[in-house]
Amino acid sequence: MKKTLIRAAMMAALFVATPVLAHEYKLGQLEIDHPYSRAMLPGAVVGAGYLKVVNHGDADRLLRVTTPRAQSSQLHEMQMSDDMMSMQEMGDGLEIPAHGVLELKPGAFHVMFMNVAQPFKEGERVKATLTFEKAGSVDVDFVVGPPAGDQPAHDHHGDHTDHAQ
Ligand SMILES: [Cu+2]
Repeated sequence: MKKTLIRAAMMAALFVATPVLAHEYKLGQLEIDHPYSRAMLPGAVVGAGYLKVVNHGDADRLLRVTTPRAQSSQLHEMQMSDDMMSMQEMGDGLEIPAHGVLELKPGAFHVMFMNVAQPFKEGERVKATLTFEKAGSVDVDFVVGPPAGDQPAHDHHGDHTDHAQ
């Protein structure tokens, strides 16, 4: 299983036009892996952020993620019910279990950057600060990848009425 994942990651790295190396940060017992975002469409004012926190110590909480690029930001959980996607704000932050992992990723927990004046562009780095309940704060860069629309996972939303003529 692990081997397959590594191989898939290597393949992905080979075929992405502008490969972005994974980057990580350390804060006490916490390890923050590869904060990244997606390019926003021109005129868009909301961006998303993803990252992984590996906890080598006692339980902690991710309380907030702030950036000068956004007027405000929230921690969200994406949920699917009856084919409807909804997002819920996690006002108390996100728990990082002792010796566990918290993952923010598309379709699940994520950071929502609100009222972004300058849309994130592919290839740039967005400076942000993560604040944890116990470990304190750390500055990180969110690496901006291609827009979310490039993901094949979104293709099933298209319908086929065009072919019905
Ligand atoms: Cu959201």
